[in-house]
Amino acid sequence: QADPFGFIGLTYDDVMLLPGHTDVIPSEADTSTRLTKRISMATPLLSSAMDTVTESRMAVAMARHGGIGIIHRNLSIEDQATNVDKVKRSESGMITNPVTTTSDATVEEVDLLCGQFRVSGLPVVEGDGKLVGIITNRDMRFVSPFERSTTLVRDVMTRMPLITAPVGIDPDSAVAIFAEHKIEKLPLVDADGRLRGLITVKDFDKSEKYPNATKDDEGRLRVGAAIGFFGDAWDRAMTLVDAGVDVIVVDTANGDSAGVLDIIHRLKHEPRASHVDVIGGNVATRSGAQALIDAGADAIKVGVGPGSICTTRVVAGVGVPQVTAVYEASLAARAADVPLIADGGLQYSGDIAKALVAGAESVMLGSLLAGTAESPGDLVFVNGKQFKNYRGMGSLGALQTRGKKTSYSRDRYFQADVPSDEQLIAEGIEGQVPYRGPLSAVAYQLVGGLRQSMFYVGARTIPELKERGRFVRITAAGLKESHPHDIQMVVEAPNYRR
Ligand code: RVP
Repeated sequence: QADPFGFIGLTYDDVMLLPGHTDVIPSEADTSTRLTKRISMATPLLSSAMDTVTESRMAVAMARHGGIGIIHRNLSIEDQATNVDKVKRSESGMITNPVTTTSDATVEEVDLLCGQFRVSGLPVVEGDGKLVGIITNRDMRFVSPFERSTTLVRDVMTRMPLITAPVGIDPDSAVAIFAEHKIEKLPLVDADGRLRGLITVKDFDKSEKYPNATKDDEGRLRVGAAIGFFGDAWDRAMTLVDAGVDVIVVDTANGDSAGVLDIIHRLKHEPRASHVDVIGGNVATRSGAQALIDAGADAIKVGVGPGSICTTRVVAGVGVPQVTAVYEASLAARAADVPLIADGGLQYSGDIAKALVAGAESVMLGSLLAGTAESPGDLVFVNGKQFKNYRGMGSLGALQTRGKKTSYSRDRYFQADVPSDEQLIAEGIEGQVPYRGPLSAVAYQLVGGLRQSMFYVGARTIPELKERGRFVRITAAGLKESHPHDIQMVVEAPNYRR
């Protein structure tokens, strides 16, 4: 071996982007990018598949803001699929498979379904799917709490003939019907009167409010979900496909391994999943990226050890500083035209542009999003300050079974065979991050920071940023100079914390 130490590894704090001649102002910058070979997004942000970061609420918020959320997999298959389903139903031009009820259900049962799916009413159908009426808040308002378990849907629902429309109605005509009849839900029926879909006025409001939302061809928000490669991983994948998932992320700590490559290959050859893109990871080298490309991955996730909660680099002594890892992986990915996702280690908005210039098309964020209102878990108060729990999926807490038959995240660290909790080797820690309020504000600052980067570099688009961006390596003194120094901060900045 000529040089046992190879090349030097650099990370975000080791580099800066050079300013260049610009004729772009930040508000003109176009931040759209590719998530996978087939899917694009208006902002290059993903939320991590972690049990303190992404469930349906975060995924909805991420997609509305032009990114995408990846539902974590430390859940039963059913619970994870339910999370996917909630996102797919949350906002859509047309709901293809609306939640329905029957005329002999009780108002109490309707209440339950409405709560579970966050909707305000349900179409009423017969056994063969024929639409017989609709029941909404308006119909149920005057049923007293004591009578809700005995009052039947047929007693209060609004019966046919209802205002309906044929499948395939265009959005403008639907809006005209809402306005003319002052209704909020428009069932779509076929020639035989069977319910085929539903359009709600609420979804049009949201479309106007979130013009950058990441949506599928039917106007539903896009969502991803993580799987492993061990045990019932295949069943999990197929259940997620049935629930309407857009991307499956084969989510492990070492993607260049037989089990991971094999399941990616199988998924890419499975006719049932032909419309679903597959992301593989994680890797941190050129050869690792090449292995995932050869297995058929539609995008590659890069990062071994950069995560804020990750201890892989100290427990195993393995990893590659993230900017170098992304650059190395890009040497394989660029030639194959497969997008890269830089996963973990981003601390500030400026790191996004650095990741993109290093070779990524998008970034995945854990700690920067774990403190938002939309992450799972409650607020924690410490000395009067607000925090939210955030833990690594390789932390003891996430790996332990605690009465469950299995921890679904164990195979992420290739420890599915470990017989007891005491024998686990953790590769992550558990902690807390400051509460940051709603995702909208945090995402706004992150994307705003990226727009500033694009302005400084003189790039109108992400591809231009990648082409024009040049790094300068900095020293510890340079890093010190970069942060506020020689001053005591007295006012909190919305996008800066030490
Ligand atoms: P960060 O954004 O720096 O908090 O990093 C988040 C990333 O860290 C995740 O997307 C995942 O790739 C990785 N991770 C999650 N759990 C662990 C661990 O326990 N080591 N690492």
